[in-house]
Amino acid sequence: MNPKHARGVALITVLIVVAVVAIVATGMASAFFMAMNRTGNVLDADQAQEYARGAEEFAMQVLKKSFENEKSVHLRQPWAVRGMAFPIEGGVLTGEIRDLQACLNLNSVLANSEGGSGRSDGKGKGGQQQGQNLGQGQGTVPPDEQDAFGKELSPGAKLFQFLVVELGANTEQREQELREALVDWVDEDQNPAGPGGAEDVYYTGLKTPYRTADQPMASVTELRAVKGFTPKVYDKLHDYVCVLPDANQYALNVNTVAEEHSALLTALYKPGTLSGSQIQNLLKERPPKGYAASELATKFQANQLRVPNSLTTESNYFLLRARAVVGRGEARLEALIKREGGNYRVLSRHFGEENVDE
Ligand SMILES: [Ca+2]
Repeated sequence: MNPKHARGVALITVLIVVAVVAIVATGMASAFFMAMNRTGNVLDADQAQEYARGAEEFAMQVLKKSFENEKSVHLRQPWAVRGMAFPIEGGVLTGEIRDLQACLNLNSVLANSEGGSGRSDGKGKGGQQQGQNLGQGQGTVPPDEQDAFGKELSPGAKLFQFLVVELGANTEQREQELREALVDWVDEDQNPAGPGGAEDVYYTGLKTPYRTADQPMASVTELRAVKGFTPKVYDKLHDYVCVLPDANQYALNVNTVAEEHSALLTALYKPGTLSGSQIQNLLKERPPKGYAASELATKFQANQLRVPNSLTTESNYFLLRARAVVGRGEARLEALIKREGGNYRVLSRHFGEENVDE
């Protein structure tokens, strides 16, 4: 090999070595930066999650403060402020609290008829029996208030069935069928609640088979799996319903039900017995600090209404929705908070968002 060729080979060798080193170095740098980014993202996400958890404590303090000097729970109290946002290091924490007694507890279709009034203030029995909507005659239960075995529906089941009618969600399935299917989904037995009911025998025969929960619902979205609750029916009910672990909690707070959800209160009466404006008036006339329990009778009488037993001016269940953003990390949290006198505790929490369309 002449010297000229030797120099050429050496040069090519050097170039190859340089190229290989460059490739390796680039690969190492890229892996390093990726690892750094990943660690950064994980740290951001962890921090966001911690901030979201912190929102629980904050929410409980806000609730406590809100009810310090007031017995009624209403929408002018600090807890009800919408769109709260707080700057945090590297991001922002937002959140809101909702009253879960301003919606129908789906699990209350299992409420025990004799198990109290459902009122959180313990004053449920003996509603005023004046006005034009006095309910039915003593001793006879109308067919639309009976289950398939002739037993009077529990207050929660009645409210559900009347709400379905009130919202016009009974065009595809009859209201009784929806109620029976829902009861079967949450009750622990495998005996259909009626002709519309459905237990494992029905669900395991579907193209994609599954079983009934046979326990109280943990999420409103479970309704999508229940027989008869088509997307149309689900959409109609969705904004009016929620789930609480206590089946006997069906009392609605007249002070926190949104005016656009007045159907919830109308459903406390037999369908078709109220004039359109009676409940609307009651909601519109709400004083800034809500109705006091002692003035309900007078106010309802003024609108020719009896006070339903399952109506209250207080609330004990709240839902916190919090979102924390830190750098590239984000955490969404939903926590169910129970008020017990002056104490508050988190009954359940989950990360992620249950109803992103809300
Ligand atoms: Ca069942």
